[in-house]
Amino acid sequence: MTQALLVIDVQNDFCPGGALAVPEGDVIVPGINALMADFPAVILTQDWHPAGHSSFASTHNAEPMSMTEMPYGPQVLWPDHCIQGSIGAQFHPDLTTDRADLIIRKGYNPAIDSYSAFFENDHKTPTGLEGYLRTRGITDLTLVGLATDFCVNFSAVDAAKLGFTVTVRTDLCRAIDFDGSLAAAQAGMEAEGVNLEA
Ligand code: VGL
Ligand code: ZN
Repeated sequence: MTQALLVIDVQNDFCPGGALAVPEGDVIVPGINALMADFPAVILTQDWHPAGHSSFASTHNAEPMSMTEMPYGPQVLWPDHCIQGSIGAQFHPDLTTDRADLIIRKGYNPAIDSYSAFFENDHKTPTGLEGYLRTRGITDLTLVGLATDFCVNFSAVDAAKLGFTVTVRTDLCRAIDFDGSLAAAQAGMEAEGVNLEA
């Protein structure tokens, strides 16, 4: 059994003052830094969109947080966020990025959003993370970060479906909680056998 800590999207745009601020998104940073000491492997994810991304409301002349239909299913239209190379896409300045063995970027495909660290939102196109974890012999994953109900949720569910043993430390996550998304995410993760720990 080899464990890894997967730190999801602890980036400026998801913290207070950012373009898609998650309430208290920054509060979890010291706890995540401390938790890194308990893991032999630490992996960070970074939401990394090109300007004009198809998940941005501005691209469709739509209101932020409205819904659209994509070829791969329903999609929330977000405010512009985590644009490649921007300050908003950078990790929170207090996050200990030096401990990361791997930084995996996602959401770079202009036509498909990618909440999960494993697959784009078509649930088919892999990011490569599964192969990385398997070739390193990693079997158990603990997830922390932002946002509980979107990128943490989709990553945890995909990891469980792929056969990893998955724990989400909910005390070191924060949620967007849009239109019942947090309750749905908690139920969905539990249904896939994800351990929710506080
Ligand atoms: C996220 C919405 C859009 C997340 C990323 O990190 O949870 N949410 N892009
Ligand atoms: Zn995004």
